[in-house]
Amino acid sequence: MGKTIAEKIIQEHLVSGEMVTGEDIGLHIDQTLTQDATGTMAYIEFEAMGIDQVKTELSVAYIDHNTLQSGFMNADDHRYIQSVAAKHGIRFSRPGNGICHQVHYERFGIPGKTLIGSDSHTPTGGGLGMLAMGAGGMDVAVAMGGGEYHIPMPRMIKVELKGKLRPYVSGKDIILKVLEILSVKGGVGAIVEYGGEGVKSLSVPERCTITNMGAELGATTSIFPSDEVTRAFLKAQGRESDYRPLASDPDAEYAETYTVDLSQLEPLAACPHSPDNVKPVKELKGMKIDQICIGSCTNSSLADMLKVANILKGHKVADNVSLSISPGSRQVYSMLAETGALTVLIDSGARILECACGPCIGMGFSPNSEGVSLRTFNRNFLGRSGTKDAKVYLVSPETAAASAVAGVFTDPSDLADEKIEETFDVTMPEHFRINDSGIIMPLPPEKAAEAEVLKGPNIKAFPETRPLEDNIDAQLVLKVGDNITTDHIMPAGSRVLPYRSNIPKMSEFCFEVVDDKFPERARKAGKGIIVGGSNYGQGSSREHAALVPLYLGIRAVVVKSFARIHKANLVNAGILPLTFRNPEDYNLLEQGMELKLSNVHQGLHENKIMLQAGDKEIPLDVDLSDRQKDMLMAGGLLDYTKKNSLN
Ligand code: MIC
Ligand code: SF4
Repeated sequence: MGKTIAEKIIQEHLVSGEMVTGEDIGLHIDQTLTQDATGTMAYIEFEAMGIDQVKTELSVAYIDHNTLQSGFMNADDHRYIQSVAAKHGIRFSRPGNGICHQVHYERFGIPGKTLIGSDSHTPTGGGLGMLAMGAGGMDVAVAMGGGEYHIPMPRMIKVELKGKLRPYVSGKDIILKVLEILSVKGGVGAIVEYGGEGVKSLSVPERCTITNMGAELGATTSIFPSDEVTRAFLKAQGRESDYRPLASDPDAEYAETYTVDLSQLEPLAACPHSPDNVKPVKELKGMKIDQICIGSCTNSSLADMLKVANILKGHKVADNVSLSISPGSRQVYSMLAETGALTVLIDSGARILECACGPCIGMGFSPNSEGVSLRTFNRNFLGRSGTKDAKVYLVSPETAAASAVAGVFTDPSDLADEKIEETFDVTMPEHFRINDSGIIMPLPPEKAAEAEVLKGPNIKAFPETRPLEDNIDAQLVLKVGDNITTDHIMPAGSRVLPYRSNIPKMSEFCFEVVDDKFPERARKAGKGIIVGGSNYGQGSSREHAALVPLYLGIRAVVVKSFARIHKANLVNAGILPLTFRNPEDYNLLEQGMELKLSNVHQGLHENKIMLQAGDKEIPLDVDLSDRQKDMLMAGGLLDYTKKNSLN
């Protein structure tokens, strides 16, 4: 039987397990990346493993999330990461050098390699033909130490692209269409592979927009073939030698296949508060806008920025709109300067921000009360912008720029007049400007031994763990509904991000958007259980959404279904993830009930555990690999690795 692209890469990197859908597989990881908001924890965990030099082909530590530096905390975190990276063989991408995913595919990504990153948008690298996956910080630490990365073998989904996009429709509209078809749950447990005639008309940055937002499908990752377009991109980056062609076999088999006709696509928008709440822009036309943000790891490439500049050229940003633009990397920024496009952006009245995540992670730029904000980003979860009653719409750079000029929601196809080519067709340079001054190389191993690791007072120890108890008596401290995101569990933004290495302080913000009394209640209860609906833990890979509940005494999370990375993070933290055998039993449970899980050890073994709530008995399922069960018994991944070799 023929193989898909992902199956070929998995086969080349398979260390343990069998490639049977749903079975646990262990993969050798070639490259890792971290960003600062998850990186501090990942390096604290890496240090706890006592390994001198990383064992990967390449590991990069990026600083792109917490670049605000209000107070000493972020700067201390940056200094810690820089010092730990220098000591252990990890390259360090300085603040201002760009957003991790953008810089990584420009400078480091290689077709056919495996990459894991402590950020859920790591699949961006799939646009280059990499098998790139988001993971918890602890999993990245293990991979840096040479350990395998474990996932359930995904099923394969094919998205066949036919036809060619019209000029004012772009990669963002394609992925919004796929989100409309599959929803935020449709990709769970799957790898989404793009194929068909339409692929060759898409540039690498456009492909990366699509694979980036595959995270919002809940997919393990998304991947494109590596073809002549990939070669040309790598060549323009001075890295043609990294090129390797990759395609699926003609008789490869897919569990599901969908077709998107590019020639029929129109500009789309994801409406509040979910990336799959998709509508055509023409239905939103005329809605008044307060703010527009262009950038993020989804849409901050040179091509995106040049299109924006073309649309803004000769115009002013409407008086009622505040427009921010964050170029994705120093390379993009310097090329905007070189081509003169930066002057156009500045002259339009846009606010040019640093090359970083910025507004995407709520680092400033929160909209006004009840504000309407159009963003070229990938997430519009309630409250993520920092303004709880704001309405965030996710759109393409073309829609964002056209709307910035008009001051109201505008369909960029309305600009498709005689100047259509000038406006929408941008030619990519044959050679990108290459300046890696923002990357600091690690110390040579002989100097690394004496190098000091610099930890500031905000960097606190890892929360206490314990081996799994056989009987758990705990209070139902929180009951939530479907599609709870890790932004609900552990919000980000400028108030909270400075404490990413201080779990006790972070715990004050846990579940704030849902119920701000939760931390106090959980602390009082001592031991707690959380109950939730389906797709619990979707979104960000932040392991803080597991470490903070661990700190607050949470022993188990019982839900209808989990998102992949969060479930793995719960296990890594030593918290039991359980699912209802009969989803309707969710209705029997009420917040405040005293719950009992008995004979947990045996239940773990038999894949079923009984939950007692008063006189009710509720059967729960255990869906975990043997390795995950051992990890839970030990008290989480760190305790497990202390006992076992890194596998
Ligand atoms: C996000 O987009 O939510 C983040 C911030 O990049 C996160 C990581 C984090 O919480 O630090 C992600 O996507 O994993
Ligand atoms: Fe940064 Fe936003 Fe991308 Fe997350 S989604 S890595 S916060 S730009």
